[in-house]
Amino acid sequence: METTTTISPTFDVNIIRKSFPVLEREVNNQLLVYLDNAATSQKPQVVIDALDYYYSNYNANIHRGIHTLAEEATAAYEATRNTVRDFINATFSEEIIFTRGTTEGINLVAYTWGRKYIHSGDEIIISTMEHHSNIVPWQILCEEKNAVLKVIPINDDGELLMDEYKKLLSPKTKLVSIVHVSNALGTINPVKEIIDLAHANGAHVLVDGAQSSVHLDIDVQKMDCDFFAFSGHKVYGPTGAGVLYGKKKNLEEMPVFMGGGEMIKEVTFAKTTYANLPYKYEAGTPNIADTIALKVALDFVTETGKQLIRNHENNLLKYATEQLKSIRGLRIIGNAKNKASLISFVIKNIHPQDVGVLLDNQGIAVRTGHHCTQPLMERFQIPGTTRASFAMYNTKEEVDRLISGIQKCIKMLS
Ligand code: 7TS
Repeated sequence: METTTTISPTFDVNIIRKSFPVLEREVNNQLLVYLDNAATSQKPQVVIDALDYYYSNYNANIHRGIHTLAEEATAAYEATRNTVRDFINATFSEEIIFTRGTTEGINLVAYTWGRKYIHSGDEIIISTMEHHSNIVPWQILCEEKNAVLKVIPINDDGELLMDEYKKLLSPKTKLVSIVHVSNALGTINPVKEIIDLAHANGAHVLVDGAQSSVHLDIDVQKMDCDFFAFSGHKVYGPTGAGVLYGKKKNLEEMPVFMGGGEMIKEVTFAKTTYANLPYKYEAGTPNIADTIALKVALDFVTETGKQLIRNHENNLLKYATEQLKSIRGLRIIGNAKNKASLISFVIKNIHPQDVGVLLDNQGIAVRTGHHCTQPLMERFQIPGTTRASFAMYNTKEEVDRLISGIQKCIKMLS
């Protein structure tokens, strides 16, 4: 397949930007400044081309047809599985289950592993900074099983209180489900330490990698997590194509999730036997096109260089943090020592919603609100924040536009 992008051997943000067509867009008569990457990242031309190429050349249902198109589509779909395996350093391709995204991955574990292994009186530990998608599935499970949800508290900088976590662990703890990088604070949690402590206590661990998979090197073997969920659309891939990693042993022992075509070995009215991994968890026609394009997105990130991207994003984070701190009345929410490239902030006497609207008027896209972390907002006693989140294609000049945009908001609103 032809590709149209140039990938720089060293990091040149201007070359990178040329790969993302949407960045040429104007919003409200100004060049778009896209700083809502934690919600979803923009897509490089190669990803858009992969979708177009699939539908134009080899659209077919997979795993069933023996005709050429079906074989090509199946090969491309399975190639993504191998790329994901390498991207997160899983041991086996069968440990990679395709989902719609992080939310579906977490729910899959709650509805299968959770239903089998969580019993009355058992405890599940999460943290104060979880996204709703790593809270609600466990609440549903706890209600059904009469189990108990425990929450690790945080300090004012937005860091987990590890001593409190240690105190929460007990023989009753069956699962720890923890966010790797907070979408509202940017905090990078010490997942390895969390996992080792949980394992020493006999508990399983799920890591919510929705925000970490794009910024950090992911090595599920080193981490030793039992499950890791992420969304392709936050790693420059299409929406609706996500991943659940599970250790083979766990996935083999878990009951099935959805029933239907593809996930069976044999069906009779008396009894059905189920397919081997990973198909056991992939009922029905999957999201073929987007999953195929996810490989292109992950290759794009790997070829650009995760370390180079991270250096660039860290420079932006440092620069933006310094600039924002110099604005009077602005308070950054989330000052962890170990942070990924996103900044949440509040401005005295100004509602985040108003900041968002006024920035949009200037062509600057940020996220405002509770970021699906309402309990975290309650912890800080704020209704929400304004959040700027950076990707590989953002620039220092864009940070400057954000800063002057905020200054304009303050002038207009106070
Ligand atoms: N977990 C975290 C930490 C997230 O940031 C998100 C999405 C999810 C789970 C759910 O991912 P999904 O792809 O299944 O929806 N976070 C955001 C956000 O910060 N703004 O919009 C979506």
